[in-house]
Amino acid sequence: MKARVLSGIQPSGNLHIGNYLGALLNWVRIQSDYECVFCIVDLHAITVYQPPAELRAKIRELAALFLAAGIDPRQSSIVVQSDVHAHAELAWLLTCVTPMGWLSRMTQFKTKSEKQETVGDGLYQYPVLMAADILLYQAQIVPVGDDQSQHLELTRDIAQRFNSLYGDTFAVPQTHLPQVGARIMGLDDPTAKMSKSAEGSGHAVGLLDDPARIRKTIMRATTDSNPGVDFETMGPGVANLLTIYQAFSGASDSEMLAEFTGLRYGDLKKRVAEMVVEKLEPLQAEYRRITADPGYLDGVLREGRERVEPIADATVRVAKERMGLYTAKPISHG
Ligand code: ATP
Ligand code: LTN
Repeated sequence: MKARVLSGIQPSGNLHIGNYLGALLNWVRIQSDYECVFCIVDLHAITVYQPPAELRAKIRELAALFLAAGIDPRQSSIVVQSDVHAHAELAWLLTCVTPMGWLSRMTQFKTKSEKQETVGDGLYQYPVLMAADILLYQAQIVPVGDDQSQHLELTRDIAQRFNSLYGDTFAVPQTHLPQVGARIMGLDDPTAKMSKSAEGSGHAVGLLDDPARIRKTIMRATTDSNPGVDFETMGPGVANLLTIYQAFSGASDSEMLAEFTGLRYGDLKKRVAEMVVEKLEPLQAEYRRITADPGYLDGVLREGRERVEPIADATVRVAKERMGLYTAKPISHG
């Protein structure tokens, strides 16, 4: 039997090349080696207010982007988190075994809560819901970007705590980071992670940006005061551009050195921009094709749910049983 993989992306904001290189591309690469569940985590998105009509549209947009990026729905299940009720149910069970101190240490909570006027409890509970997403499917491998490593450690801690309190119930998952592109930085500020929720047109390249806009954003990217590429002394802006090129092209370190050493920044940016335009073009064409048939998308999401629901329900039943909660048909008393 193939090992199971689970990952998710929030249907909030516009997907950018950081999401693609950090997560989606890796999903596509590994999907034939594992049994994969890819989740549109709308319950996570509402941890900060989302206008309902926009959220509804973003969920469909994200599903279409998964497909356009190359997720094969015959092989992998694409599911909307709120459509599978067991996510929310398991999250509550796990909340009850998670010490508040663990959640207080989460850096994403600290950064995101600083930006809010009122901080909802959901933002605090966010990582427990994420643990539920993963543990629900007994996923062994979770392909994400580097910013999620801390949440994955917490997921392992929660799984182990549950297992030690109630008996072996959950698989303890491993984090799977891409070799190149695990942390793409903002093009306007290479000291901050490229993020969907950041403001400003120079920050990110969106997966659906047109070629003129992609070129403009990359040509304006922050670099440093060196005249050209020097791998020894380069600053974070130049390193980020090289990482973007390497992740899209698949070039080796030695190829990168040979191609880019000494190149002036204007030329470097042109090379990066052309590579990004070339790689996103087929994805965008596929996106347009998929969104032309809304019925197809509905079918993919329904099939995804139907495939995963029995797995999710079975896990919740076992967890409830282990905790001593009421289940109409007890499974075991081991
Ligand atoms: P937000 O900033 O609104 O939280 P986000 O851009 O971080 O959004 P998520 O939906 O939280 O996007 O993340 C989806 C996936 O993309 C995760 O696996 C995450 O690790 C990855 N990811 C997000 N940003 C980057 C980045 N800058 N570089 C590499 N991977 C990233
Ligand atoms: N928190 C993640 C999104 C996410 C996720 C998951 C990722 C929610 N549930 C389960 C991997 C596995 C983020 O990208 N911000």
